[in-house]
Amino acid sequence: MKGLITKGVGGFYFVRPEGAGGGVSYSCRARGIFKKEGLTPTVGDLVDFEALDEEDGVINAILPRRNLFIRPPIANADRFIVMIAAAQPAPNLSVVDKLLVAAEMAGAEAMLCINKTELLNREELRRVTGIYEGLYPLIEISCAENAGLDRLPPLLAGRKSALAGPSGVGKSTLINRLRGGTALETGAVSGRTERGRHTTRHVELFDTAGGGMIFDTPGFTSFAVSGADAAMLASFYPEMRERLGDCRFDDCRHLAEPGCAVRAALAEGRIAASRYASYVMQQQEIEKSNAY
Ligand SMILES: Nc1nc2c(ncn2[C@@H]2O[C@H](COP(=O)(O)OP(=O)(O)OP(=O)(O)O)[C@@H](O)[C@H]2O)c(=O)[nH]1
Ligand SMILES: [Mg+2]
Ligand SMILES: [Zn+2]
Repeated sequence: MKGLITKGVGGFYFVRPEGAGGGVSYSCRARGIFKKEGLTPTVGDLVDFEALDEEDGVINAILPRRNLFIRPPIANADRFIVMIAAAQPAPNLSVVDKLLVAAEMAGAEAMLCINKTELLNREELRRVTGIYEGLYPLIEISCAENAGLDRLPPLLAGRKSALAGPSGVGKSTLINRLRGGTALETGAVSGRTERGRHTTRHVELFDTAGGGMIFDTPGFTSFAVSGADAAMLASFYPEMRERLGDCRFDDCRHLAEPGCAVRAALAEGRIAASRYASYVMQQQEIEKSNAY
């Protein structure tokens, strides 16, 4: 039978048979051969499996993937929604930019969603949204005030979307709203550190009320994009990508080379300083990981 992995915990995978309703799933183990081949079944995978009884089964094969994200671990996301909060916790732009790069690398459609907008005034909000305007679609919402949520269902319909971002920004809260009920645990942001509490521990794929499916993922504070190539990195930043032909040197890394069109645009304020800082940080991370 064909099925979809909607959750994985401790070596067991919940597989929903193709065409079955949300309530039906088999708890499956992966065949031993997967480990040998370095394959890990991942939430979002379409698999070939066989039922052993009413509840249990075995995964025989993973069908070809459209894409695979390592962090958060998800497969076959058509759309990748990077979620941040206007405040509590304050946006961590380097994490946002890494998630956007991961989406670009995977060929998923990237977009941004800013929650808790009721906590800032227009002008404060603009300081964040202005950076991404023209680069990625961006929606502003407030789950607390039920504002902007109606913009999501049409974006989600008919496909699989991932919600990723730091702990405490409201990913699970939003999914509860979209599912038209509450089932997912959400956790208050710590008052002292303004950090989330890592309430969600596992990736899970849910149906939404308007059709379409959405991945809830655990939040994190930092990570490195794996598999990125230093020479390719600029092509995953849209505002750099469009200027690549204009640098003096074909192999320009846009760091200290003369005649660099990217740094010229930065100096003119046409590339945001925070975006360029994220790029430089990622270059350094890639270099460090290559040194081992
Ligand atoms: N002020 C405000 N608080 C919100 C809003 N949306 C969610 N919250 C609160 O933010 C806290 C964190 O929400 P969660 O949904 O658990 O956050 P998460 O992103 O799933 O966090 P992890 O599972 O830890 O990654 C909860 O106390 C929510 O009630 C909002 O629009 N405004
Ligand atoms: Mg959560
Ligand atoms: Zn350059």
